[in-house]
This record gives sequence, structure tokens and C-alpha cells, in this order.
Amino acid sequence: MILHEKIEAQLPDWRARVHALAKEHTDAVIDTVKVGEIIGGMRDIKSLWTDISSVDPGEGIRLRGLTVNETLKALPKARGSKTPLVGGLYYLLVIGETPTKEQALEVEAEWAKRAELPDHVMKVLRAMPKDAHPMTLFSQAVLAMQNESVFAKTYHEMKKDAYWEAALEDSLNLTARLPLIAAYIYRLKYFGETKKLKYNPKLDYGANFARMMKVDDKKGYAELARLYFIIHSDHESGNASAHAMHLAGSTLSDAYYSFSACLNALAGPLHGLANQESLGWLLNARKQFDGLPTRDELYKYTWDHLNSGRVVPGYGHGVLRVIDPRFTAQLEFAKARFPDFDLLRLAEMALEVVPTVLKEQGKAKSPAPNVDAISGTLQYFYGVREFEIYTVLFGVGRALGVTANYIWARALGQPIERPKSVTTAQMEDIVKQQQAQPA
Ligand code: HAX
Repeated sequence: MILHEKIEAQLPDWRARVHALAKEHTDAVIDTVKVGEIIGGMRDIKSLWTDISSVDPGEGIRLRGLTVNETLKALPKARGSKTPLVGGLYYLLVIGETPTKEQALEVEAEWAKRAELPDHVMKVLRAMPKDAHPMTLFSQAVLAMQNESVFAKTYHEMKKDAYWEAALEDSLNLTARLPLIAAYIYRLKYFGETKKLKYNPKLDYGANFARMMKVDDKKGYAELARLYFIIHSDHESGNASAHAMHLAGSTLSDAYYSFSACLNALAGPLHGLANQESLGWLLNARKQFDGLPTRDELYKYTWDHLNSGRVVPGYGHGVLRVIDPRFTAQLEFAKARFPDFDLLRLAEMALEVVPTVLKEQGKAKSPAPNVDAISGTLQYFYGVREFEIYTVLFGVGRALGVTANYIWARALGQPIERPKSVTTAQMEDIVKQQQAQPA
């Protein structure tokens, strides 16, 4: 299988590089940790290691060295489509090279072979309370498949060097099933449909998802699904969902346990849930003003929202200090297809107004929009209006990045994570000692 062969070929060189760093340069100083960084949620501390992607505060994400635009341009496209094959993105993330169309299609074919939802998973979903959030259903469905983990089943027979092969198997099985799970949750929760969904091997990942979601414009929605899964895939390792996956995986929990942890972190309103929150915020503005507000009305609406002690969802970021290129990619997609859609015009107005207000308030380090400020608007346009499902779609995309990281973390023998904590008194003592030293 193509991904297996490619990783196997690359591994000796990677292992030699890691060995040299660990043994020959173990005392090299990369950074020093400050009290503010500890209290501020480990912000900016360079202590995670990944080669899958990196985020520059002034530029945004690079996936294996490619910006969002370069990625969208470089990857092979689905037939008759302007958006790339998701299989090509997975190849890029896992292997680190831009695939040919044939290679991208090989990954797509691998997924098609594995895309079958076990009956018990659907049973678990049907048994859940009617008011369970779709993210709860998603995480449950992933956990319900853990019994099939190749990693867990073969753990006692494997040497450490072979962990990555079981990790790859689990990652392919898991990612292959996610469009089925997401679409099943959507059709079950909002339409009461219980029938098993079937993956069509003649269609790509995005097109399959569009077909199973049963939206009206399947071609248009397939374009969006590909874009959506690709841009949500990875954002280096420190974001909460990726870090949760990495942390759980570092204990040698398998991909199912680890991805469920990832989803549970993604479900928070400061992270992935911001996409449903953001659309809710726009819809509420439209409702309050009985249509599109004026610029001044939106300005006041934003201030009222802030004054009520809440954050404006979709704006600000832990690392980025510019407009998120994933926001721009979605804005361009929407403007090219439905420029007159009223919610899009509202999202564009928010792009002018919200950063002004956040700057006036002076708290947020970045007043710019992030990926979540517009993704719901695009889903809404295609008729997916039950906005609690949006974070589930984010999770399908995020799986591509976090499993690529998970495979390589096992391949390079990344150890169990165990940062050291300090007490408040210890920090105070250190500060006192430093203050007592002559300048
Ligand atoms: N609205 C209001 N206040 C905001 C804000 C926003 N959009 N963004 C930041 N702030 C506030 C913070 O709450 C913080 O206030 P306090 O000092 O009172 O605690 C202050 O500005 C400084 O925060 P920061 O350093 O700029 O931002 P953080 O790194 O602490 O937090 C967040 C980053 C993304 C969590 C933050 O910007 C936020 O809450 N944004 C809105 C929610 C959101 O869009 N989340 C999704 C982010 C992208 C992502 O992960 N997608 O999945």
C-alpha cells in the first residue's frame, strides 16, 4: 500500500536525524520558559515537535511547507472540480510530498475499500439521548469502534519500531469511516433516518460526503466539503484538539481513544465549537435587525455583545496575528459562487466592524477573523442549517492532520508526554531570588 511503502522508505533517515538531536545536541538551548508563559496557558513555549505543519503568526499555516493557497493550487483536483482531492491532501500530510493524481487516487481507493460502518456503531448512536450534541455522538461513535483497533490488538506482539504500521492501519480505517459517521449523525439527528449509508467507491471522499448528507446541490457541496476538510486538517501541534490527540497517543492509547480525546477538546466554544457560535452570532444579528443591519447597528451589536462579558466568536487567535488564510480561502470560495447571499454580506460587514471594535476594546491580541468566522455561512448557503453539526465537520477534517501526526509520532518513537509543573510558591520564590540579585 502506497502510504506504507513511502513511510518505510523515509524512516531510516528520519530516525538518524532524531537520534543525532537527542544524543549529540541534548543540551542545546531552544528557549527559556517565562512565568507569563506558564500562567498564560503555555502560550508560545516551543516544546512540541512536528513536521506535518507549522503556523507563522504573520502568515498562517503551512502544510508540509505549503501555504493554504499553495496547497490548494498544488494538489490534484477531483474530476470536473476546482477543489483538490482530499486523498491528495492526506498523502501530502503523511508523506511530505505533493502527490501525483494517481497517488492521490490510490489514497482515495484505500479509503473506499475501508469505508464501512459497523452496525453496532449505528446502534450506539441511535441509543443516545435525542438532545445529545452531535459532537457527543461523534466522539461516542469513534470510541465505539475502538474494539477494532489493530494497534490495541497487536500491541503485545509488536516491537516499538513497528508501532507506526499499526498506527497507519488504524488511521486509514478511522479516516475512511468519518464521512459515513458524520453524515449518519446528521441524517439521524435532524431527519430521524436510521438507514445504513453506503460509500460509493466511484466517488471521491468529498463527493461521497455530499451524497450522504443529501444536500440539494451535491456538486457544489462536494466542492465545499473538499475545501472544508483540507483547510481544517492541521494547525501545528499546540492547538487544543491536536494536542489532546498527541497527548493521549503518547501513552500508546490507540488512534480511536486518541481521536475521541481530540474531538472532546474540539467541542469547546473557544476552539472548534466557535464555528456554530459564530453563525449563531450572525443569525442573531440578522434576526435582531430584521434583515441586514447597517454598519452602525452591527458596531453597536458587537459592543453590546462584548459588554455582556462574552467573546465574539470567530475572531482572535492564540497564535495568528493576521487574517487567517483559511478564512480568506473560504471567503473567496463563497464570493466566486454566491456573492449576493445575505449572510455572506453580513459576514463581510463583520470583517470590517468586529476588528474595529476589538481594537477599541484593546484586549484581544489579534482582532482578525479566524477560520470559524465564515465556515458556517458557507454550510448555511448549501442548506446545512442545523449549525450544531458544523464542529463535527471540522472534526472530520481535523482527523486528517492529527492522524498524520499520530502515525509519525509512533514512527519516531515520541515518548509519553510529561511536562513538569511548578507551584505558585515556587514561582514566587524564583521571582524573589531574581529581584534580590544585583542588576
Ligand atoms: N472577543 C472578545 N474578547 C476576546 C476575543 C474575542 N474574539 N479574543 C480575545 N479576547 C480577549 C480574551 O478573552 C482575553 O481576555 P481576558 O484578558 O479578559 O481573559 C484577552 O482578549 C486576551 O486574549 P488573547 O491573548 O488575545 O487570546 P487568547 O490566546 O487568550 O485566546 C482565543 C484565543 C481564540 C480563545 C480568543 O481569541 C477567543 O476567545 N476568540 C473567540 C472564540 C473563537 O473564535 N475561537 C476559535 C479560535 C480558532 C480555533 O481554534 N478554531 O477552532
